[in-house]
Amino acid sequence: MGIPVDTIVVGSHVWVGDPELVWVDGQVVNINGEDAEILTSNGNLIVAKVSKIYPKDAETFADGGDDMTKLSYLHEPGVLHNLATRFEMNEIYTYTGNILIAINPFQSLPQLYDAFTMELYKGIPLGKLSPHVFAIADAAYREMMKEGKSNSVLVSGESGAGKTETTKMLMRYLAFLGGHSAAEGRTVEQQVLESNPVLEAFGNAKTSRNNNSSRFGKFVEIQFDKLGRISGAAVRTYLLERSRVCQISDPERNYHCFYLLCAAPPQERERYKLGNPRSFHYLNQSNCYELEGVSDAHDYLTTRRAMDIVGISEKEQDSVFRVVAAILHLGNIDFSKGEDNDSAAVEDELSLFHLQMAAELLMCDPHVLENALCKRAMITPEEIIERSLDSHGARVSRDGLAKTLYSRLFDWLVDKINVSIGPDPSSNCLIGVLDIYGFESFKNNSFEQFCINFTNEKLQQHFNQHVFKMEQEKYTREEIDWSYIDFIDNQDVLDLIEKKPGGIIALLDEACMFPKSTHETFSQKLYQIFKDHKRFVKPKLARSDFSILHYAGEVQYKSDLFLDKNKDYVVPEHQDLLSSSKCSFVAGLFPPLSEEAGKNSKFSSIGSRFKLQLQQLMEILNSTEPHYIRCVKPNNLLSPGIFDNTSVMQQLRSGGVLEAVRVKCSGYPTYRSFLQFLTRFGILAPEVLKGHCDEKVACEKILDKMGLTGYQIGKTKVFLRAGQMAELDAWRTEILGNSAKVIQLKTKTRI
Ligand code: AOV
Ligand code: MG
Repeated sequence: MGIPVDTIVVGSHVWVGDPELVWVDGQVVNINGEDAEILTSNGNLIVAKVSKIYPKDAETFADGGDDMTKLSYLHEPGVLHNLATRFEMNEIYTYTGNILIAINPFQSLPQLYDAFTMELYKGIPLGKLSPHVFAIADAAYREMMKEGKSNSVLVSGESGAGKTETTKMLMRYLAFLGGHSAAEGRTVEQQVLESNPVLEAFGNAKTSRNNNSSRFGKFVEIQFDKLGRISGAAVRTYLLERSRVCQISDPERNYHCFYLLCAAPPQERERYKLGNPRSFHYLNQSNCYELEGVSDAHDYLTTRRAMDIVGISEKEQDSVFRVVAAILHLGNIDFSKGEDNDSAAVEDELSLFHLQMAAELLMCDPHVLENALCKRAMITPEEIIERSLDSHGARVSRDGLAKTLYSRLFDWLVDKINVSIGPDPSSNCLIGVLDIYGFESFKNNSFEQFCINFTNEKLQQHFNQHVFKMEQEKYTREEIDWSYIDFIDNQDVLDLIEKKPGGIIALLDEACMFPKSTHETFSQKLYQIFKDHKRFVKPKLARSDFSILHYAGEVQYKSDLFLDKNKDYVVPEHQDLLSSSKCSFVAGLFPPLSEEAGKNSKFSSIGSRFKLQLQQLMEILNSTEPHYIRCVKPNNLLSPGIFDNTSVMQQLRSGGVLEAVRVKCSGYPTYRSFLQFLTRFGILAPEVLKGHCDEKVACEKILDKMGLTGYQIGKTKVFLRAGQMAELDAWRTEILGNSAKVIQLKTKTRI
């Protein structure tokens, strides 16, 4: 295998690094040893190392290409420039092979998704029309019908990049392909589509990154019968963020449903004793109440209607909203010091009113509720002692109850949707659509971010393996040798997190089971065990924080709440209170614990359960033919028309788009059919064209004449190593008389 070289000559159009624009284009005006002088398109003369500049693709100057792999030069600036050019023309979709890149337009583009467009894409092979999310859905559907195999569409990207919106478009298109006639009444596909607004009302919230951020992961399996019609569905959800229910900070909001209910018609608000959202502690920790362009009153009615369609009865809906209202009232119960110093008492009349309201809505006894919030039973071998909590302990107890109630309510909704839509046992084909929470790195990162980023690592591995496999298949088809393509793997990060025994999750479980552990002892153990791990860092000065070098960048985690958040534990007093509610709905959320579970005081680990869920998800995904959509957020202002190079570049680097490019670069990133190759490079060896040999031999002769090695000749195409296309182009430029001086330099074949 030869060393790939790029060739830059005076007169070459190139990309050069720029602190603001990331990359700027220009023309080489002089070369002096290893330095090149470049006149940039914005009028600056800069000097840069030749090894740090990239050739610019002359073929796609004007309009960009709708498939990145057709660019002559597959490198960072080329990819970025192509996306920017297309975005300017409102072309938000671009392929990289069969991976779809979708840039969030932050404006409604109705004609892009109308009925006419859906009809247009029906049955048309990928790549024949402009890139589109419908084309991906259509490909998945056709593949399923043809091969009789399940398919999946995996949507990824950072928070606010457009995953959820893209997923909804996908589902809408699948419903269009596999739909029933309107005469058939309430249809499965209608129910599947209407499950989205229901889950969003209860599982989405405004965050600093996205006004409608999903705070749970979701995998929807849409099942089809032999005729290709939708026959059933199942929704799986992953780890809802619980802390949001009782803790938010400016400019975020709590889950949408709280605000919707506060904006319900007056008689309903009256029934739940609700009023201004500003009067509730769980909402007024932040100053944000309204969302631009959203009417909570309108969305309340839409959510109710969606609940009707999904099959949630009027009575059940009333119970659901009763629990939502009860949580708001619970949050307004405050405590002060009781008669003796160590005990808590309900603070004042107002708190007492909210306590009574919460009890009434939950249909349980207010005194029992008060005790469940303020008292704990201590079981000793001899007796049961009742202990009072102090006011801080009582507030923690109250928040714990609110979080448990809310997460049980969310799980109930998911179960209900599943029962109501119903799986089709006779179906053997499905299309799964995955919409998870994107990679997160905030100032403060806790257990939630740890789990979210772990999910993203898992998906990234799946993506790498898939892209790698696709490359292999292409080479196998052309019968060429692919044995030296490197494979980029993040198995080491996954081992660090999930290996059993000895991974972070296992060590966390161990710490949770050992009564004397604290987050400090847990962190010390991590420092000690992973001191030489390449992906683990103990930040300087940190006493208990730790960092993981994720594929998408380093994230520093605060370990102080890890132990608490990993314990899936319902306080027995809370369990008893709610399982004895007179409301069968509420009692149903807290089924009595089995004898076995009651006795078995071993804790149940959220981290381990989550790991198992992800493992099962991966098993399902591995049994399907995957399709990938990578969503990109063009700017952090959430505004249309702005393409922020730095932010997009960061996402392409971390989101795996460049990983895909890299996998391709480690193989044969550029290829041309024999004819295309001869048309472009025949000029390098006119004598070959004059002789009468076949196309394949002619290509080989040209490549040999130019002294290239390591390339491959397939059955119909020439496959070049990274940089070889550039080299050939440079020779061509020279022959065309542009320049005399050719400089060959060892360069990066990798980005
Ligand atoms: P996310 O799912 O990727 O974030 P969303 O799908 O919620 O992001 O998109 C955020 C917002 O961008 C939406 O509410 C729309 O306003 C806008 N948007 C996204 N895609 C489109 C589109 N194709 N056309 C028009 N507007 C769009 V998170 O759930 O936070 O990771 O956890
Ligand atoms: Mg989302």
